[in-house]
Amino acid sequence: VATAALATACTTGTGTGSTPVSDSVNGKQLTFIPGVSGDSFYLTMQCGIQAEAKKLGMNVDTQAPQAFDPSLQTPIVNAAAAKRPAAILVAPTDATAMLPPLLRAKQAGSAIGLVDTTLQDTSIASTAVSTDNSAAGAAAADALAKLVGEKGKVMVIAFQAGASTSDERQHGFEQEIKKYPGITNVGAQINDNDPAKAASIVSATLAAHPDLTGIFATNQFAAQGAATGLRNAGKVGQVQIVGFDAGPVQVEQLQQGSIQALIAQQPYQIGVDAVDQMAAALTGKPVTKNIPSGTVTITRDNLAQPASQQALYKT
Ligand code: T6T
Repeated sequence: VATAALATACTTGTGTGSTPVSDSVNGKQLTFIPGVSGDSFYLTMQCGIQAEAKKLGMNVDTQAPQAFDPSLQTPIVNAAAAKRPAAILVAPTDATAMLPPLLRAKQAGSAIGLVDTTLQDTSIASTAVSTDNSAAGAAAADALAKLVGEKGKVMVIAFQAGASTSDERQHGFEQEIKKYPGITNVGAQINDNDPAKAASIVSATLAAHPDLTGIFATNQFAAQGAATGLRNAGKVGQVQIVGFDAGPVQVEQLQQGSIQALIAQQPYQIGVDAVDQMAAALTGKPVTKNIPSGTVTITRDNLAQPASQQALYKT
């Protein structure tokens, strides 16, 4: 995926900002540090951030790690902090490991806003804007239960232990799936945000449980790899996949029938809301500490409907 090409195509966002244009943040610098580069979720969020910042006269630079990894994100936070931007919007790749560098960035004078993922201790942040990931995990469980006819064996592919979104989606799913007595959860495995690893996890799980009926893949790379694993085993369509995110690759997989449902987040609006909150924080206005956003469950049947079309990621 060509990051630059996707990143420059911010034309079709649907979010709405609420903060009026303000001279007081005019010219201030905002640095966006996503979890990883080249990811349609973060690229869509970047579009929302850029559009809203432009309205307010703020300048945005984006610095993304090459992999979803706190050891790669930490030097990026450090380098950003050294330039003392007015605000840093960051998706921490680990809820614990990213706290010290972000605390130092705050101490150096930048206001911190959390987008998507969060920290174990959010007191350093002005605001945290994200999907309600526990609720989204529960929605995934309900969608998968329906697809498998409320029976059989299911598994979870958690994309990264320690990343709040992965942990919360997994736990939300695990709690909700217990409500279906006909379903056995054979457990969660971690793919380290690597599609190839997700594919081999699926192959190994199918060898141990040839009667597997469903997979919850907690983000787009987990879902991508899960679909590959099923293809390798000749089980596409026999084992149902509920994936996360609604970028172009996921939509194609949904249309082809290798994934049966997508839990779409609202990355563009998360970006817009986060910029508004940081602008408020920088000008001493009231700030909302937590903004949870919802999801839309997209299937092939409802893909054409406006609610689904509206939810697709639009970089
Ligand atoms: O699912 C999103 C994001 O919410 C998560 O924290 C990391 O993975 C994605 O960016 C999708 O690849």
